[in-house]
Amino acid sequence: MKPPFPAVEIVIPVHNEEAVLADSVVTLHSFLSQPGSPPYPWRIVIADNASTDRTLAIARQLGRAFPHIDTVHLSHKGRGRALREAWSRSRAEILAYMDVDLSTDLRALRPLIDAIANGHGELAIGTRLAPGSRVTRVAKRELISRSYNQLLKATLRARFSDAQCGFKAIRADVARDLLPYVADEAWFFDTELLVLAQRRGLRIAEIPVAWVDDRDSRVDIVRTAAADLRGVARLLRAQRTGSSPAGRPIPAVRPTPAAAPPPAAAPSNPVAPTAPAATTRSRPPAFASSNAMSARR
Ligand SMILES: Nc1nc2c(ncn2[C@@H]2O[C@H](COP(=O)(O)OP(=O)(O)O)[C@@H](O)[C@H]2O)c(=O)[nH]1
Ligand SMILES: [Mg+2]
Repeated sequence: MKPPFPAVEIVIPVHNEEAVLADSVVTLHSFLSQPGSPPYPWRIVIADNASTDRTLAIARQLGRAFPHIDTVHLSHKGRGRALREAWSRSRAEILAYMDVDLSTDLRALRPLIDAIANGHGELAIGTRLAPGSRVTRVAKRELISRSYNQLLKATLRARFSDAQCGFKAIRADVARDLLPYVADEAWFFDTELLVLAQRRGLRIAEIPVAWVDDRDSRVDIVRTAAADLRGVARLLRAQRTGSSPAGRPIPAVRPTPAAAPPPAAAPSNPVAPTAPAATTRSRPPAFASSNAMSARR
């Protein structure tokens, strides 16, 4: 039987990933099951769309084999679409996602979740572009990543360092507020979500990660870069007209309650979490404390 309502749901978006899906999900499952892993009830959700290989069948097999694993399936492609759907269905309090290739060292997961559970940010992102990050990737991808994030800073005044790292978490109530205003369904989804969060005065905690690039990629670099540029232009237009990126008026930011204590650093993490970018807070966490969550495991 599936356990009800986890505190943390980790979505793994997948498209044609039959080669690595089982190994990666079992690795993540073992990591979360071991003593000293994040002390929250958790669930893994494999979000497949439009795979034409055995990805969906493998995902369903994993779901039958492990009570903490579920599958979401959509017929249309798009990583943003998969995240939107999985997050919208979820009843967890914290929603996270990570790429199936496990490029990010899993030891950053605890600080990522803690940042939100301890009220240090409404969103938390893994970053490969901050002091303390350790990154192994080819020069071309490093250059594209740095240039793109510089562009976001110069044009949209982004204050976050890495829009595209496939390792993020968000408070579920905040996700419910923001998702209707995010238009993109593919790779620009992350950037749009972060820009919108920043415009709403929400805080984005940055967690430096150890990242080892996986050369097997679903990204068509030229096409994705062009879509990203169109996305940036769309957000700039929206800023000028004062509407949300998706063209709707943005509701006012809620008042700032008292600050919560900083998150405890996970001792086993090779890269310590940075102090998150201090902006304004929208509203208090939906849950009382991480202990309350751990008691439900
Ligand atoms: N659900 C879903 N996931 C996708 C889609 N496209 C890519 N992904 C997943 O997004 C994650 C990152 O993709 P990847 O190819 O590793 O990107 P890269 O690391 O930037 O080269 C992987 O888990 C992919 O399977 C899609 O259309 N739908
Ligand atoms: Mg990858």
